[in-house]
Amino acid sequence: MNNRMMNLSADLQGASRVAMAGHLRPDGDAIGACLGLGHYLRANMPELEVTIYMEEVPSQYHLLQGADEIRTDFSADETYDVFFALDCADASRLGKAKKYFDSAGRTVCIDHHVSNPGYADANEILPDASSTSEIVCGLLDEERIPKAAAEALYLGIVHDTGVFRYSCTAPETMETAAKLMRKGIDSNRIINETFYDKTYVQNQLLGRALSRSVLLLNGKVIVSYIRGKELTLYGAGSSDMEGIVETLMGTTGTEASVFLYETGLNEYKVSMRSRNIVDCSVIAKTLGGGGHVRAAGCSVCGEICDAVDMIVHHMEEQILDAEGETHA
Ligand SMILES: [Mn+2]
Repeated sequence: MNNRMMNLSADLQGASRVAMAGHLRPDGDAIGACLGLGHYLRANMPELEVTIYMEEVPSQYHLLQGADEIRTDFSADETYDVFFALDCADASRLGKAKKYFDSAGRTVCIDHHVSNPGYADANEILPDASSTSEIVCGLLDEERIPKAAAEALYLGIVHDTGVFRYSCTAPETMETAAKLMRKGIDSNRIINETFYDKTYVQNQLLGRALSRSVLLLNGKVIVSYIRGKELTLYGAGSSDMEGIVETLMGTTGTEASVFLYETGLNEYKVSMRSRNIVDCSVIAKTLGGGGHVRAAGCSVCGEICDAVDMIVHHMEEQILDAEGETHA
């Protein structure tokens, strides 16, 4: 895949206590990458003590073996020989697990976010990779990948590619998925139960977001939102809104979608997606967030209409620039 590939066994030389974490509000890729690497290390290096830290794992991912052993309590002051930061564009995205990163003897970062500066002692940052799970898989000895690791890594790839649909899906992604399928995993179940199945509450929120969505910029941008009081009404959390921004962009003729949900008084979490033109990561970065070219996010404060105005204005500039270039 690349010729400067990191050597995991060199990074783990002499280590006995290893920990790892994915980003805040973990998604399928963060969870899949951690569990995949965790199962691999436990199976092949039994002398290692491996701990995985993460914020609460959404229920759809509980079918993965070991999901119930992920530590969500960060109160103990442990120190580790090696700490892996997976799918985290910067160290602050580790959340409360950052203290274990800071105190570790050696740090390793494996990630595919274009904004990642390479903040660990050893870094494997491949912005063209579909997912961190795909990169992790490339670092492992294929013969020695246990089925539980294959399931986790496959799930991570499935989620970050929208089931092999987004433009980040490369031939290498499909080859990696094929290798993992040959480990005898139930790929259908992983796709259906963790990606497509929605709870009643999730479908209610999706329905609300779709019905109140508005088209802007002559239908090139679609925007919608969910209020904090609706989340309270349904007892819903951030993971219940996964997929809404992608579904919005499934609207014919759109170039980009914006979805906001209220996280506090006049505080919103923003997700953006684009098809071909808009660079979401640039917009997210100006607003203190980050992500990928086709998928990025940030948090904003103030009135929802001001936030939407500002983001859509950035998108309009990019779309006009691109149109200017094609007409020139
Ligand atoms: Mn990812």
